[in-house]
This record gives sequence, C-alpha cells and structure tokens, in this order.
Amino acid sequence: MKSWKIILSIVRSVVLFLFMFEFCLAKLNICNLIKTNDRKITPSSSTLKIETAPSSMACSIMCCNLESCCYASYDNKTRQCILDESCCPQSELTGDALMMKKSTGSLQCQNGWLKNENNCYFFSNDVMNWNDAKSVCESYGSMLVEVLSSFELDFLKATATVYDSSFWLGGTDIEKEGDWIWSTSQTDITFNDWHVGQPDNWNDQEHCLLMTLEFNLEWADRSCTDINRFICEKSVVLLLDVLRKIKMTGTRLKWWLYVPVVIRNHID
Ligand SMILES: [Ca+2]
Ligand SMILES: [Ca+2]
Repeated sequence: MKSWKIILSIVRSVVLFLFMFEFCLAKLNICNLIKTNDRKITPSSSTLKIETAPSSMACSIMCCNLESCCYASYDNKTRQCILDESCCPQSELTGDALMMKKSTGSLQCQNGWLKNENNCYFFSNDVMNWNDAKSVCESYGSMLVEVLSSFELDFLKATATVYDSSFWLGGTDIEKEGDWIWSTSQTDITFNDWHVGQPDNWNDQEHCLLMTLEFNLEWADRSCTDINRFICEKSVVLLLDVLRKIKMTGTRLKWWLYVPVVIRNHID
C-alpha cells in the first residue's frame, strides 16, 4: 500500500511540474525581445523600475511580466536591470550592457516563408489547381491563405506584385453557389477585394478565388481546375510548438535542456 502512495505522489508531482512548465512557457511565449548591444537606458521620468537581476534573461522576464514595460536594459557588470515604459527611451553607450525591446510580434518564420504581423506566408513557385494547392498548404502544416484585413491584403498584393503572378487564395463557393467562404476556417468571406463584376460564376463553373494579374491583383472567381501559383499561411512558430516537436521527435530526456537555449536564442 505504501509503495502505491509513493508512486501516486510521484505521478502527481510530475503532472504538476509539466503543467507549471507549460504554463510558464505560455507566459513567456507572448513576449519576444529584440536586443540592441552596447547601450543602456538612461533613467528618466518614463523609467518604471531599477532593480538588480542575476542575468539579462531575468531582466527580460521582468519586462515581459510588466505590462507597461516596453524596453529593458541590463548591465552585465553592475547587474542593474532598468525597465522603461517608453518604446524609445533615452539611452547611453556602454560596452557592458544590452537593451531589449518588447515586441508583440513573435518568433521568426522558417526559411522560404515571409512574415507579416504574427503570420508566415509561403508564395509558391509551382503552379497547380486549387484543390492540389490546398493539399500542399496542409502538408506544410498551413492553410491556403485567408484574407481578413486590408493590412493583410496590402501585404499580399505588394508581394504578389513583386512576383508578377496571379495566386490562388483560400476562398470557394463550391459547397453552395454564391456562398463564398474561407475553406479551412469555414467562415464567410466578409472582407473582400472583388473586381467590379466579379464573382460572375462564368459558364456556371467558377468556384475558386484567384487574386489575378488580369484585374491588377483584385479578386475574381475562376474554375478550380485552372493552374495557378498559390499562397499558404500559418501562425509563427511559438516556443510551445518547438517544445512539442522536440517531444514528438523522441528526445524526451533532453527536451527540458533545450528550453533555456530556445528562449536564450531569442532574448539573450
Ligand atoms: Ca461559383
Ligand atoms: Ca469570374
């Protein structure tokens, strides 16, 4: 009986540890800090706190945990951590310090993907029909792009202009004629950039959404079997995703060792 109790208490501790661990990481996830070497904040009226911290990482975390903090600086010699609410604080040159700006933007996109806000976008070189394009995006752990704002649209158009190509987007009315939805999220297309006179369901056979060069990159409905380039979209990789990947690839014994490295890569 006693050994059962011991096992139960060990299991409980492990579960609690894992829960706390993920919770703490989730908190860190939302705070990415961009560093500037050889400078420190000059204390001023916008300074929130001046504290002693054991490391620049600890100083970064203090800034992450303080909502009004925009910039932190850490002096390796004096161990002084200065938190400032200004996103453009007064600063001075000093060889032993570094400054860290809090960014709501998160980590980076993988090679070949472009970052805009908190999403990564892949503009294909290959051409294929709409269904194949959707499958390829899914095989990348992403979706055929869904355009939700003018900010996102401007980014997509600007990039498509550089590539000088038409691109499939993730919209379709294949399920019900005239009911345009984003195929992955199954949500109605409310924000749109249809060219005048589109969608026209020409020949009763146009059910897929193309950002087309023909209309200066405005939208048109086209036959889903047409062959075009396409754009995939996914959220930036967050630390938890990295963690899950490490766990899944079976390096279980070492994954907790990776964590400080992953965090350090981004803030130290
Ligand atoms: Ca249609
Ligand atoms: Ca059309």
